[in-house]
Amino acid sequence: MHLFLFLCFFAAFALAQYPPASNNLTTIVSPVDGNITVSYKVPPIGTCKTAFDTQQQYTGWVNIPGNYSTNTFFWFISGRDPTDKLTIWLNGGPGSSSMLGLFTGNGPCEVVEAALGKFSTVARDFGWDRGSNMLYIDQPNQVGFSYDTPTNGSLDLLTSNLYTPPQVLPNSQPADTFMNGTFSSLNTNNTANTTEIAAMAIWHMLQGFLGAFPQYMPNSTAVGVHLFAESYGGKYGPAFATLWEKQNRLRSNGSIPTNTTIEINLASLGIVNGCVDDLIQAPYYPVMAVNNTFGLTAINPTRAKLAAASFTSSGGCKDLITQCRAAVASQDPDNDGDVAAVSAICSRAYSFCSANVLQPYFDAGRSVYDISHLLPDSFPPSTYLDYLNTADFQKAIGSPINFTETNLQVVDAFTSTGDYERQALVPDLAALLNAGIRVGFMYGDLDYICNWLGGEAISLAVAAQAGGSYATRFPSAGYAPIITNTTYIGGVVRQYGNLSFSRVYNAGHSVASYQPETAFEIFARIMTGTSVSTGEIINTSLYNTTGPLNATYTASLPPSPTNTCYLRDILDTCNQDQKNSIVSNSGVIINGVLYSASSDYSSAVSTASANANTASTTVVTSTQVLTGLFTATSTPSPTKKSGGAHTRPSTLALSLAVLFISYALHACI
Ligand SMILES: *[C@@H]1O[C@H](CO)[C@@H](O)[C@H](O)[C@H]1NC(C)=O
Ligand SMILES: *[C@@H]1O[C@H](CO)[C@@H](O)[C@H](O)[C@H]1NC(C)=O
Ligand SMILES: *[C@@H]1O[C@H](CO)[C@@H](O)[C@H](O)[C@H]1NC(C)=O
Ligand SMILES: *[C@@H]1O[C@H](CO)[C@@H](O)[C@H](O)[C@H]1NC(C)=O
Ligand SMILES: *[C@@H]1O[C@H](CO)[C@@H](O)[C@H](O)[C@H]1NC(C)=O
Ligand SMILES: *[C@@H]1O[C@H](CO)[C@@H](O)[C@H](O)[C@H]1NC(C)=O
Ligand SMILES: *[C@@H]1O[C@H](CO)[C@@H](O)[C@H](O)[C@H]1NC(C)=O
Ligand SMILES: *[C@@H]1O[C@H](CO)[C@@H](O)[C@H](O)[C@H]1NC(C)=O
Ligand SMILES: *[C@@H]1O[C@H](CO)[C@@H](O)[C@H](O)[C@H]1NC(C)=O
Ligand SMILES: *[C@@H]1O[C@H](CO)[C@@H](O)[C@H](O)[C@H]1NC(C)=O
Ligand SMILES: *[C@@H]1O[C@H](CO)[C@@H](O)[C@H](O)[C@H]1NC(C)=O
Ligand SMILES: CC(=O)N[C@H]1CO[C@H](CO)[C@@H](O)[C@@H]1O
Repeated sequence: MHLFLFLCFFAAFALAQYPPASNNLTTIVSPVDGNITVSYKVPPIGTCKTAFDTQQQYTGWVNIPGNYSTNTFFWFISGRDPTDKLTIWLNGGPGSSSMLGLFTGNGPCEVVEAALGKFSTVARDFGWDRGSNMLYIDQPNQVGFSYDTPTNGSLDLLTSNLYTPPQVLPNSQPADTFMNGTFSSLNTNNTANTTEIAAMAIWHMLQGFLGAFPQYMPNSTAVGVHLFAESYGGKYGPAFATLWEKQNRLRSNGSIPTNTTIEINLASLGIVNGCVDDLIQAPYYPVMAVNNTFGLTAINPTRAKLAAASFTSSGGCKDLITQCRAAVASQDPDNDGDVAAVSAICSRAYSFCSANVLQPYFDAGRSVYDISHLLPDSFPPSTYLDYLNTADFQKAIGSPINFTETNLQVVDAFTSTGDYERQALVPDLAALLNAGIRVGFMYGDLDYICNWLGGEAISLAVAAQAGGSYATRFPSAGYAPIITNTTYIGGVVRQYGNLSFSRVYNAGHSVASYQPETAFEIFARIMTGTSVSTGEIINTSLYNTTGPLNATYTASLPPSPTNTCYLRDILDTCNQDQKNSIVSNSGVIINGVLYSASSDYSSAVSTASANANTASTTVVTSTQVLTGLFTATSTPSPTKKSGGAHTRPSTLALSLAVLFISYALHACI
């Protein structure tokens, strides 16, 4: 019976290899800029199941002409309660799609297996739509569902390589590991190659989106736009926000017309496990590897000391970054990425720092996104990769292209300019703070790649750079508990004025995937300008947290989950035996997951749902209250630390592959 269904599934699959050509989008010319068009549709209810069916959704593309065509994908989902708040979410990479956050992190829904060969979505209890309208953007061009020119090609799942034009199945390769589809052009020239260029593209994109959907433009500073970004978003966030502020200034002094542009009024900037500046954060890689709060000595301490020395040694990481920034300042101050000598110096700094300071940790055989997870790490689950590549889903959102989580052309483009090391973004963050914008940092304490020790150092550097009362009152504000709910303390926070730094307990890189409730409350409190510790209304010019000056809480290392091997993410999620099994066709693949026998499938599904009911599941149950923010009136007893589990069989769809493919780049998603 199973086998029969299985064959039917594959027969249908072989016929329709490419997304539908006609996609029923409505196209309008932007009311503010006649050169921009917006093509969109309302996806059918359930495409991304929300807590309430009344929540408005739009999927679409903002199309901008230029040397190459830019079609930036967005997914808008309105809040559960009517609200003026608009939050933009960006995943990192560079080259990673924000569908990762939407479907496996803070988004309104997650993907589940519905039946053999069938996926569906369920609403997530602590999706950030609980507190805000949400706008997920795939950027820069060619990432995720964003594209330049739809181009047919083939994807080799054993290597993650894409080929255009489509290829015949290579000899001896199993048919289910090599499939045709439609992608972007894969031309590295047709995308941004620096954060600065990406920032301008997204400013234009938002002009298009907000022009087309003025009802979602918050129109008072008190409400405003909120930008939250993860990982490489530690660069995107500050740079994008700074550019938006600059465009506002140019509008008000008459340098750019006000009748053909829209002011983007940023109220808060949130950075989730962000890599902001290696000059400040890189020294914490060796520290995190051996002196973390989980008592884990991940690598030989002598090796860690050498890694630390390669940061400070003459001609080492620090010197190379400093040279890169001097070259940028004198020869490519706008970060156009077009001065070859500057790009060469910055690329060199990046590859040196990565190889000598970051990568010694690779010896540990542990995930860079969670020091407690042994490799291969398959958390969060990759199930969404299958769902997003079904013809029904493509039709539902109107996509002319297939989905890929990581775009390697963008990785190459950013690597070629050394974008990673180019900018000291702390001054930008300090300027945003001094302009009255809230800046909130949220770091899971199990992450290695943009770890909380480095994040804390960034927060202190921002306060020092901002000067005034920030320079003295932020560092002297003590760490207060983050009261997630009546029974759980989710971490600790230092907060003064509009600046906060939160350490989230027992969370890896994608904080919301691990600790959805705590991540949501921190997000909501940053966004609304309340106490991150309690959710209470505060006078930000007077308020500071009180408590110990150091976030010293220690815990034992959580056990590593066993991996799930996903066909669509072999490089990240499968061990060697599993890879061999796929190559030799000796296992069975069901709903994109490798099993040794088809009889393992139903038991795997029932185990997963049993776990989902006991662990920190994110799926809405009928008894949950689906709206509202929590405000603490007392502090739960610290012994009741219950919310730590993330025991679902697990997975990570992230761009670890990227780490090995491109000059051992330290990719952050
Ligand atoms: C692309 O999408 C089609 C459905 O329209 C699917 O059949 C095909 O397998 C997908 N290709 C890839 C490479 O994901
Ligand atoms: C477009 O809309 C028509 C009419 O509603 C429908 O029959 C068709 O299936 C749609 N096509 C796609 C690709 O969504
Ligand atoms: C469209 O772009 C062209 C060329 O860049 C420019 O001359 C023209 O003013 C633009 N039109 C509008 C309506 O912005
Ligand atoms: C992919 O397309 C190529 C070229 O059209 C074709 O030869 C090949 O059979 C297709 N592969 C699959 C799996 O359909
Ligand atoms: C990208 O641009 C460079 C410089 O203009 C050019 O040499 C190269 O051929 C272009 N690459 C592609 C794939 O078009
Ligand atoms: C601006 O805010 C006012 C008062 O909150 C509201 O009535 C109006 O609809 C808003 N306008 C837009 C364009 O959002
Ligand atoms: C914008 O304002 C300028 C100067 O006031 C005027 O010349 C132009 O026609 C206006 N454009 C639009 C689209 O209203
Ligand atoms: C770890 O801590 C020990 C003891 O304080 C110290 O000697 C060592 O240098 C630290 N290692 C790193 C890499 O920071
Ligand atoms: C980056 O892109 C610019 C065009 O925006 C191009 O001139 C430059 O050559 C690119 N840099 C590299 C290193 O490829
Ligand atoms: C404790 O915090 C202070 C001030 O924030 C900092 O200077 C010091 O290095 C921290 N100590 C440790 C052991 O982390
Ligand atoms: C409090 O939060 C934790 C962690 O999210 C969760 O496990 C627990 O069920 C919550 N308790 C209540 C009473 O909501
Ligand atoms: C450094 C600083 O300003 N600390 C203040 C924080 O807030 C408490 C009141 O909650 C004051 O007593 C501290 O002086």
